[in-house]
Amino acid sequence: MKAALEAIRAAAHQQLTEAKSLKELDDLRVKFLGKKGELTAILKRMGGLSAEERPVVGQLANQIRESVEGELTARTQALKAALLEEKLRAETIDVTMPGSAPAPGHRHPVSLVLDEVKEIFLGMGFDVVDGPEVETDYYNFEALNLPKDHPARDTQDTFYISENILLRTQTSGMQVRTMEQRKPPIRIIAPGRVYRSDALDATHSPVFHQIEGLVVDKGITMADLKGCLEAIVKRLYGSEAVVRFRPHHFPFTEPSAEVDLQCFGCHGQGCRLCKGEGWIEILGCGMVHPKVLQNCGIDPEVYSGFAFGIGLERLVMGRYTIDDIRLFTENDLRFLEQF
Ligand code: 2U9
Repeated sequence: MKAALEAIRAAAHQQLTEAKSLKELDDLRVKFLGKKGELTAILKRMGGLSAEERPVVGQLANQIRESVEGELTARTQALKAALLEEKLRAETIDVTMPGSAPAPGHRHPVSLVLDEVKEIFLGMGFDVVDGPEVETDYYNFEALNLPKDHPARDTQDTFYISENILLRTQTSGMQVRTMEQRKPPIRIIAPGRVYRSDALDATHSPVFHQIEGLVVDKGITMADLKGCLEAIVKRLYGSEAVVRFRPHHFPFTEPSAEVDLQCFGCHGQGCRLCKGEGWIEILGCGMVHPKVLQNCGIDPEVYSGFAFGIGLERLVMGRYTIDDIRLFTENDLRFLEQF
């Protein structure tokens, strides 16, 4: 029996040493120490031993149980440590490796120029106001001296949502709201996206941006309009820029004018850039119509003002010599990455 016990010790030692997983170790624990295990089987047979042999064999059996248990614990700990080590090694992050840098985007040229224009106006004491692109007929047309049957409405092909709700064709609603809410002096610009039911081609888009402006105070004259707009044009196009004011008509301003920039390609001689004209139209403007002031709760006997509108895409196209307005909305990276 002693020999059988020693054989168990040897076998257990051998197999525990060779075990490669926690599962194998657990199987060995059951095999050697479990209720139906080899050691238990031998202890069950101790009843057949003599009174002298029994304590000796019992002691040996206990020693072997302790020894196998000890080895099991040691092997389990060693294997767990090895497994942890392996896991840590597999998950190691080399913080000195170069990262995969996210490709930075580019600012849209329309945003770049708009920010520049805003900065110029802010520096001249203007506030920037923003408002809804879905507008009421009143704020887009009626308040601006364009009643329902006015022929000038035809020139701004409008996307109607319902009879009185539309996509704004100009940002003027914001000037109207500002006059309703604030007392003069008022100096604001209202930049934003506008919509017109135009066919898309190289120079027309059904969606584009305007920068409209409004100044209202006591004693504002056409001279203020000219001085202010000339200063702005020089800031935008350089101090050498030459402008002319050409009479025009808008329902919301009286008198009205369009401002042309002398073509920088030919200095007014006429070339391909200005289509032989020598001048390039850059904005519209005028003295706010007394009826419009009145509609907005401002007494035209006390106050006067001027307003202007700039087509932003056209300004950007001039700045970067872009010849097709469709490039702004096509999202072609080869175009956008140049800015
Ligand atoms: C109020 C009173 C007057 C805004 C104005 C223009 C002239 C103008 C065009 C420029 C190019 C539109 O984008 S475009 O096609 N705009 O010529 N806009 S005066 O006048 C206003 C606005 C609001 C209360």
